[in-house]
Amino acid sequence: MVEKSIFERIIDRELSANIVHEDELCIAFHDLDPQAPLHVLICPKKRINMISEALAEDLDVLGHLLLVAPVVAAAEGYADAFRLTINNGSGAGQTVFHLHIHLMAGRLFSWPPG
Ligand code: DGP
Repeated sequence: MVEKSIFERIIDRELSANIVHEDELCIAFHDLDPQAPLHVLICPKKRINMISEALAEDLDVLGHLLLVAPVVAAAEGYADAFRLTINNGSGAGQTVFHLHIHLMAGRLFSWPPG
């Protein structure tokens, strides 16, 4: 059996997290190591290791994550300006291999990103 990801353990309430949104397709919770005043991770409940492994059948869940992001940003008081980031692969900074969107807000973000 494949070992659960950290985020599956949060979904299953085996690990605690500050959850700000949950529905049938996804969960969103505060990042343990926030890089902005608001830093929430939005994860599909379905285990997709990384965005490059997503399948055509994941279209709805992927779209759902993007629609949830502004809802969470607004609920947390950051409707106007926020950044969404997906790290794909360790070379891009991915450390948890369960797809997640970083939702960050509350400070200035430079461009290009580091
Ligand atoms: P990434 O590097 O893109 O894979 O982002 C993984 C993020 O997950 C990183 O910002 C830290 C966060 N993280 C790792 N472990 C935990 C945990 O147990 N709880 C929470 N809330 N966040 C975690």
